[in-house]
Amino acid sequence: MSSFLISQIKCQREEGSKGDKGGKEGKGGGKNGKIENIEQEGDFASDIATKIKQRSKRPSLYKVILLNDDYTPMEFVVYILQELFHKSHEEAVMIMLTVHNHGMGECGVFPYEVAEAKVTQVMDLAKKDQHPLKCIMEKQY
Ligand code: TYC
Repeated sequence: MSSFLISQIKCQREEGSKGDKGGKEGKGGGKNGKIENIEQEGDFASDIATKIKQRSKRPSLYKVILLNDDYTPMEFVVYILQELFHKSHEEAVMIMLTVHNHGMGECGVFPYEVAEAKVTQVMDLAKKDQHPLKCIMEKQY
């Protein structure tokens, strides 16, 4: 964790404890302050945990999916999978056949902007060669 984050949390903590010092001592009930210290350490740890959770949210991922149609040549789909999704020839044939037999198939999983760019690239290449191939993206849960 960055020292900036730690110092920010410390500042917030000090500010927060200014007003309720008496309250903490009263609540803990310990004469020597040990209980309060443990409680405060706990607060501090959970503050950090909360901040980390808030700041380290992973970006959502999106599946890029090819849809079947009756006209796009199989070889073209295999070519797309190799060129745009970096699949081996064997993998590309397997994915293409999955789409052909089941109506759809996954080409890869990417962050939003990358998935969006892949869909556009597939559709642009298909359009250029006048194939009706369709490609969509779907949020991965
Ligand atoms: N069904 C097509 C054919 O028989 C092949 C095909 C496979 C088309 C996958 C699209 O995404 C697709 N020529």
